Amino acid sequence: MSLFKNFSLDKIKKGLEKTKEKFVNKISETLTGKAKIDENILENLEEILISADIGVETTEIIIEKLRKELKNESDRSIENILKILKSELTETLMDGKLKISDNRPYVILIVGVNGVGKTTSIGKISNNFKNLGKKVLIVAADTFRAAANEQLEIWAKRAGVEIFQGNQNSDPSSVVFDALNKSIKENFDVVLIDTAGRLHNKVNLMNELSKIYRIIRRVLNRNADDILIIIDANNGQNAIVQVQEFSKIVNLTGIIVTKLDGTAKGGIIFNLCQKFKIPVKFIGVGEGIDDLQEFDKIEFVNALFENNNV
Ligand SMILES: Nc1nc2c(ncn2[C@@H]2O[C@H](COP(=O)(O)OP(=O)(O)OP(=O)(O)O)[C@@H](O)[C@H]2O)c(=O)[nH]1
Ligand SMILES: [Mg+2]
Repeated sequence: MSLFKNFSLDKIKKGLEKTKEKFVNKISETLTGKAKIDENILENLEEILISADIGVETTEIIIEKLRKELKNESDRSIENILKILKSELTETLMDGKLKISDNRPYVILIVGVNGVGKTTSIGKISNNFKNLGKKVLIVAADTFRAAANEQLEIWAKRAGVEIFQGNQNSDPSSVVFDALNKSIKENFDVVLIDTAGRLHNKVNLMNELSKIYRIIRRVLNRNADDILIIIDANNGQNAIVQVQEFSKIVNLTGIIVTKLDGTAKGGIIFNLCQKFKIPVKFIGVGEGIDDLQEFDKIEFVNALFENNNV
């Protein structure tokens, strides 16, 4: 069940077209016309999965499981191998919804490297909450660039939600402190905190994030309810290092993978889930306000494999 009203399988399918081309269509080509599965075909599949950014380790796990399943199966037809492969791929994934009924205000901290889609995703999520009738506060904790504030302001207007801005160059954690106190006093349902893009190897910026994290704990007496890292699908295998490094500073509860519409590297989602066991909560499939979609692993794999029954 999706939490938000904008869920659209068509948007997801469209957003995944490039990944599908690179990955599922190639699998179909490999399997078409083959009567039975053999070791050669398994090797071809392995190559396709690796080149589709699923990662060497994750691919090996999937192929090994497939090999084992096929040993026990009397049905070694192509239809069956596709069925097993789909189910192995689905099992690799982890999905998860926001649980906004648990706490009030429900506080979501958004982190990630530069330009991955943090601000845009906040705009889209806040619009969804607004459509559910929630009272939403967006917090501009990116205090480095005036342009960052302006961009967030535009999104707040578009979504019709309130924005809290500190002074430019003020300490981001003090902005977060004031915003959280306001949200408690004024009974906001949801607080979304936008942070500046930071490279994971810049120590000062990572320390600053750590301070924001501690301030949230201090005000709420708990961690932020969701700490989501935004990953640009175009980054491919670099995404792994990003999740690794941010995990050292904050307790990530989920991943948002953006810009799937522009890349064939969507396979990275399988690798991320397999490696970190952190759920993907949303995927970005375009720049429009409704283009952030809740992630559902079954729908995702179905969308990838649609019309590919060989
Ligand atoms: N095609 C596409 N573009 C996206 C998606 N998500 C974000 N973008 C675009 O990516 C660009 C960067 O997005 P921002 O939201 O500004 O990224 P950010 O992480 O806040 O960037 P910094 O604050 O500079 O670190 C914008 O042009 C967005 O429109 C997506 O899912 N698909
Ligand atoms: Mg931003």
